[in-house]
Amino acid sequence: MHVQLVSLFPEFAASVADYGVVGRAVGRGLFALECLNPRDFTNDAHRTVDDRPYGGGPGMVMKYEPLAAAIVAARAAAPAGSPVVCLSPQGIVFDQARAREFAALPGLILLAGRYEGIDERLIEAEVDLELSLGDFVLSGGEIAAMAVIDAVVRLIPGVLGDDESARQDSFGCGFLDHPHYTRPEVIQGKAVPDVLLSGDHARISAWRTKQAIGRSFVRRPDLMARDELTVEQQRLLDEYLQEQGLTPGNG
Ligand code: 9WO
Repeated sequence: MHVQLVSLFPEFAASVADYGVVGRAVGRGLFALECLNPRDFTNDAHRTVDDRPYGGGPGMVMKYEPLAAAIVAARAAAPAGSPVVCLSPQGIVFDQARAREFAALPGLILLAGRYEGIDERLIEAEVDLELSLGDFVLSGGEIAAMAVIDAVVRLIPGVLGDDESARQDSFGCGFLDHPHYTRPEVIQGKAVPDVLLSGDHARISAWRTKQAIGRSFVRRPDLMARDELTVEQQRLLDEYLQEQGLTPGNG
């Protein structure tokens, strides 16, 4: 998969491809990231990429032309049909389903804005999708773009090892993750749950599923609303709620 990332801070954004899962995917030829700086697509001596907003108000707005020229160059380098995605608080919210959708694409062009925003005419003319990570404002789109890259690359076939990919990434099956523990067995008087020391893999798997479903129900009821639970999942949830003293009537 090839991603072109248009950003005024290419070195910052490109660093997502230098570490961990994404870095290894690059090393194995499963992923490639190219960053394009709109400043390299200006025609004036000052390499101007922003200007004052029409209508007044604070800050500056990113100019149409440098971004349009950078996107033209990105399209030329990207696989045919790569969508242009702008990271913005005004976008639809990114989720695991969208990450899976992107991971199946041959290419993606990500646009990370800065300042107070991007000339709306550029968004209308060139952007296929505005995408948000949530209801908050960053200093720019780069960190959001890097998060999208990380979430997508781990889903590219072959990127995660067999064990890792076999592990149901909780969002892959719609639930939050189960809790994790490692040595020491007891710390600050807190012990690891006995089931995890049992060596009984069936019991351990059932416990982990119960924890994932129970935590999802308690912490993210919105996730639970989407899918009906199976009979077994409902049984595990009931068991979890009883163990946690959360069954109705327990206050
Ligand atoms: C700045 C601002 C200030 C006050 C109230 C609302 C505001 N919106 C913005 C704004 O959108 N600034 C942007 C900076 C311009 C485009 C890129 N920037 C950005 C992207 N900030 N936060 C994001 C972002 C992207 C994806 N998910 C969450 C936040």
